[in-house]
Amino acid sequence: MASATSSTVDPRTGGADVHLPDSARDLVKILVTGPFGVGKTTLIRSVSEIRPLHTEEQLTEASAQVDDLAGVRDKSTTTVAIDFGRISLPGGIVLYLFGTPGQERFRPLWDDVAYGALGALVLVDTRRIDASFDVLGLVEESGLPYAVAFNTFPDSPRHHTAGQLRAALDLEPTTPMVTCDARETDSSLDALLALVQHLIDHHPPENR
Ligand SMILES: Nc1nc2c(ncn2[C@@H]2O[C@H](COP(=O)(O)OP(=O)(O)OP(=O)(O)O)[C@@H](O)[C@H]2O)c(=O)[nH]1
Ligand SMILES: [Mg+2]
Repeated sequence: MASATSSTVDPRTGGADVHLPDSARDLVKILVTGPFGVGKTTLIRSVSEIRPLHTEEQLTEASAQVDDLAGVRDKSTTTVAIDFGRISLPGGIVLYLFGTPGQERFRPLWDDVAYGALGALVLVDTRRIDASFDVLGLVEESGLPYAVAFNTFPDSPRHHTAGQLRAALDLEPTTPMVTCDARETDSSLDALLALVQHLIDHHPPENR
């Protein structure tokens, strides 16, 4: 992990102060990934202490030919490059959050966005479990440690047990699974903390 530069910060000022807190010690790049429309941009927006960078563009008639809108018909914009945000955690850990685009057509960007990340938070929509398989495959292939956050939508099925979800996604027993609402700061933060705890417990820096 890189060492931090020192300055003052007023957390959650929405970008008024982009400096790192004096307590910043470990700067960590985290990937926020998942299929189209699962809530990646929303999660980064809800936790970032600086004004997040988004690259949202309107979904148009033209993209309907190539983008899979199944399950996310209401969506009007999509990420076309990256999302970026930052959150300082207690203990001097600062997470730099890089969100991937969800559309299949932006897959060539994936390796570049993921480069240098220490871990990934994979968002999963239980209404469209199958849509997560490709991204989970990419994360597995890259060797990145990860945690899975199930985003809850009003019509998400409630009957799945944790065991069923773990089996459906073929997750290791140690892979953390949390439920979250990406629109809620505390909930999104809890999902990130689950990933960080996993990195500390199972993938300490000396093993990387
Ligand atoms: N109910 C509910 N809605 C959510 C949640 N997360 C995101 N949404 C909504 O889902 C829609 C899509 O969210 P985005 O954050 O744009 O999804 P994304 O994964 O960044 O989408 P792409 O970049 O296009 O792949 C938005 O209308 C959000 O308000 C959640 O946890 N719960
Ligand atoms: Mg997005």
